[in-house]
Amino acid sequence: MTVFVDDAGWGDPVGGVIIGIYRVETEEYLSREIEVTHFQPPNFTQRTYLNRGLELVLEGFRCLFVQKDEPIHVCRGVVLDGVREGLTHRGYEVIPTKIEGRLQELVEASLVESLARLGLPNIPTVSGKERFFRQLEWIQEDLRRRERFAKTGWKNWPTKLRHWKPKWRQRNRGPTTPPVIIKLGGSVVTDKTKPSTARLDTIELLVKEISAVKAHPIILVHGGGSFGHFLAEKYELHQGGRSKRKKLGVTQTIHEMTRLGQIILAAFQKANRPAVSIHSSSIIVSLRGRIAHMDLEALRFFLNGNFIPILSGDVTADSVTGFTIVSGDQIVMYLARLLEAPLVIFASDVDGLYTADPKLDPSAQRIPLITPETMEEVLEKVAMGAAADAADVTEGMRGKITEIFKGLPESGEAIVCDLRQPGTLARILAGKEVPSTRLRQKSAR
Ligand code: IP8
Repeated sequence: MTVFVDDAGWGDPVGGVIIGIYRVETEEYLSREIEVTHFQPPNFTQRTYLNRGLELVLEGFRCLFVQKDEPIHVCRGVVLDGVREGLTHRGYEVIPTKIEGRLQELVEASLVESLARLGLPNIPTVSGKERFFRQLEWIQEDLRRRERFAKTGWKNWPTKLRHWKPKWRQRNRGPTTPPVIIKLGGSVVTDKTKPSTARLDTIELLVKEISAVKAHPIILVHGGGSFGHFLAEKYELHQGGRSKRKKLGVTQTIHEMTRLGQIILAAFQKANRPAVSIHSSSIIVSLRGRIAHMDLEALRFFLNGNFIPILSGDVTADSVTGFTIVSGDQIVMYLARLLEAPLVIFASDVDGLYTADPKLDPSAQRIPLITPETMEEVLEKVAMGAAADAADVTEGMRGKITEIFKGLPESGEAIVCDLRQPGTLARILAGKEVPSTRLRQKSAR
């Protein structure tokens, strides 16, 4: 029988190189990946991928029981130099070939799958310019965390590719003033005790306050409240799933979240302030519940055009679990990091974070400032102030604070406050003090 060996990914800036092995007569196929570390310093200049490729092919041959009398057609690519040489040396009949057709399709598909597992969705199966630049764009979205997935051993990585800017950034530079991001908590805009019940008066009041802001571009993100959380819990959407029941739960949740979004949008229309809804479920792909990709192109254009983009916590496609829930907090902080927002405001139904529930306990104290250094101390106080459900309360708070610190730019600030008090937003934007909890990466500025 005849065996073909091909590779994919050598020219792709992200991920390792896939090697596919295919037996023509039986259509058996398997693929292995030369890990990306072989294309990073110092390995890349030492060409460690040559040996690693041979190791993987020999292992693949054992799985497929490839015999020495089977001719092996190996692609001529440089990455397979070690494979051709090593197989010849071991007594296989190696025929250098240009691979086309079925194996090429299979190996490109394996590469696309492997990139999707890293969190890079919708990569074209045909290699070329579009695929190349989609990958660079993905790295640029979060260079700090994603560079480790890149072929940084390439000569032009440090000098050129690392600094590449996506076209939309050159074309559409973004507002000259960085945006302020406001999160409307679910318990402010909805009545959490009754399914799908919006607090219309509060929404109108908040929208009026926000619409009055002229000096800053604003992005609004709202929580799920009683429109999202009942359903997300009922169908356990955090965990993803495959059943039709769950999928219909996704449909229902997105429908309800869209309804809440429309109520908020209508309030902007009434306030005569241009705003647009951007559905998080249409622009985000997550990886085990964490945002892996967010398509911000439309958002940037609208923001530049002086619209207020409105997003929300939502169901998102998830490359591992099928779908999941991504909270509004995560979206807010992802945007804050990406757009280098100097200020993130969490509009809550209380004017900050407290050592106990201020609605139940009059001795509860507001925490004026939290930094990563003081976080544990604060959580201890909260645990002491909390009643029977201490673990839940502190863990909930820990989650929120950690999420904020993950995305907060070094010089940025997050404020938890009650924006329902008229003038509070204007005071914050004017740099004045308001009753609140402020979160900063460092206590001193
Ligand atoms: O209220 C959750 O967003 P959050 C959204 O910001 C859904 O946590 C659909 C439950």
